[in-house]
Amino acid sequence: MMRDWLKKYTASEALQSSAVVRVIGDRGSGKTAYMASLARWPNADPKSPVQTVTPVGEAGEELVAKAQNILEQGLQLEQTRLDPNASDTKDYTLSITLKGQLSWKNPKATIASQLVNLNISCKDYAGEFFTDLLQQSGNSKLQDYMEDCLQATGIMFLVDGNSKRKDFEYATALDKFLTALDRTDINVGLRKIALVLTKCEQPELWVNRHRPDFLAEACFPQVCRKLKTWQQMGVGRVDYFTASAFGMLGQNFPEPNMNLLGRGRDGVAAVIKDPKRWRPFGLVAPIYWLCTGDRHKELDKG
Ligand SMILES: Nc1nc2c(ncn2[C@@H]2O[C@H](COP(=O)(O)OP(=O)(O)OP(=O)(O)O)[C@@H](O)[C@H]2O)c(=O)[nH]1
Ligand SMILES: [Mg+2]
Repeated sequence: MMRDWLKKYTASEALQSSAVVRVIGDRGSGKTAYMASLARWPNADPKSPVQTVTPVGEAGEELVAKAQNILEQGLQLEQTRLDPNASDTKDYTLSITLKGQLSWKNPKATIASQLVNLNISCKDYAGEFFTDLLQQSGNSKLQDYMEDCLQATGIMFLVDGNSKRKDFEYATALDKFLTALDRTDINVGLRKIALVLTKCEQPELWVNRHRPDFLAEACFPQVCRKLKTWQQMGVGRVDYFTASAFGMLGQNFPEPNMNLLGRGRDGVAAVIKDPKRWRPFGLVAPIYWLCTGDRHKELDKG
């Protein structure tokens, strides 16, 4: 089965699954915040299936520093610059270890605490890449980025859940992206696209966070149609996720852990309100799926 294609099993060690990922999406959709929050993994919930998130190498450390020096200080990240060459764009490596779980379907896995390691190398593209897709095809920088994207087995397409008025624009850019992607045979059939709705601590999204398909379809019907058509062509698979890099505050009457800076057609701009209680949700679920091809029930619970 396809989900086994990257999975290596070594006796008495953790199951290793890996993916080469590119994060795409509009300016301000929350790509850098997503990656930095994931690398930082603040206030881990003891009940979470995630044991550790370990940044590997200098680039990974840089992400953690961004989380600590910017997000955790209640500040906004800078816009990511579009490098002249896609190959110069930082490749972040993260290793995520999940606690042993009983539901793991590999028959070789012994029940006793079989750890799962998810290893990703991931490039966080500037949103400019995405807006360029909309405006100008033929551009050489764009082509260079598309070539770079072809190396990926997993694409995370991040969309601010509060920007539904841009559904048509996103669908148009996505269409160009998919057309360019399908022009080659590398990774065809194996490629996965995770559509991740970000900033889902916003109340109208949060109430439906456990129904990512429903939410995606309700907010971005045209994007979903494009993705479905692509999947039906048999070139790859699509799945839907909800996440928030900021998370909620409080248990009984949770409220978004954010101070709103602005809200518009593009979505929401905000900073973290209480960094001491900062706990993102939904960040690992798409990565698990990109690495293994399966959904993880506990991770999906957020
Ligand atoms: N409410 C809320 N705001 C968020 C979240 N993640 C990011 N933001 C805010 O959204 C804005 C953009 O976040 P970035 O992570 O810089 O967005 P980006 O996709 O990297 O943008 P570019 O680098 O310009 O392409 C900032 O105001 C962030 O603080 C989130 O989970 N919830
Ligand atoms: Mg960015």
